Amino acid sequence: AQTKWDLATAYPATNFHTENINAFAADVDKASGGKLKITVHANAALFKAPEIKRAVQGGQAQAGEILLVNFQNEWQIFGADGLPFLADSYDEAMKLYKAQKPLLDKKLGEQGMMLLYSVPWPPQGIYSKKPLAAAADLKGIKWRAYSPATARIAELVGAQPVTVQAAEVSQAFATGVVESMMSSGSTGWDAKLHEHVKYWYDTQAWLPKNVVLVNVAAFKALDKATQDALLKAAADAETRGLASAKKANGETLDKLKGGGMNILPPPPALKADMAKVGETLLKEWLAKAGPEGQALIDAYRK
Ligand code: PCA
Repeated sequence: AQTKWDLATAYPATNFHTENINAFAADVDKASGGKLKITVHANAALFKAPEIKRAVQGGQAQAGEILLVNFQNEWQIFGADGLPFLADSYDEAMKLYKAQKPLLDKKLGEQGMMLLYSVPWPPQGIYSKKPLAAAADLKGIKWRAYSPATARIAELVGAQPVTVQAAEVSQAFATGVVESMMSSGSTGWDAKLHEHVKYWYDTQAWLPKNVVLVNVAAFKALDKATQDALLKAAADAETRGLASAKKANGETLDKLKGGGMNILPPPPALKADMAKVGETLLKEWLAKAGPEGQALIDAYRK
């Protein structure tokens, strides 16, 4: 018997995360001897980013990819990898993931889901239509947010947060709905932002993670060999995805530069201001996350 699954994701087909998911689906097909066919629905075509988690939970899609930090308001631990300068390199991001993983497995398990694998986005920098010397230059600026933390950063620097999903970023900048945001070179290139934005400051503030989830009932309905094939393909996708994230970072920043964007280190005042913003976010997060959050930070820093 053949099983068919839908996998919902919010990012375009050419994004490295999606390419990795497509390779994962092909691996599963091959390793299961064609028994499990996964159809990947890219670019929020099946469900919008904030809806994907609930869709997988309810079984409307058997699998899906989510950005963990999108769900920080539901549970603070989901937002740990969106805290500026807590884990600001690939190595630290993976170390934080290791500390988060048992908590994520438990929470998602309680919600009827299983985490198959996780891949970080490249480091987050600041896109801006005008040059920035310090955070004060962001006052009053319309700022695209993609998570509670990126909205809070806007508030702290006096910018106006507007939530815009990745699939709508290009249009939001083109029409002037937003003039600035923090994100990776990868998402900037997906949106061809060099056409509208002239500056990107390489703050390397955090590396938020996507995770690919599966509905537990759908997983349990598979025979043992197919389950094993899926888990093996997921482990491979996690390793391959990390390498792709590193590669995509340099490649996409080079392409934006080629398109006329200035790719710059943050000026000292901007860097110092953002470090302060990071301290505030961590303090606020710890207050909300409580002992569970403190235990996570301790495990990460050990
Ligand atoms: N791209 C996604 C999340 C982080 C990133 O680099 C976005 O901007 O929506």
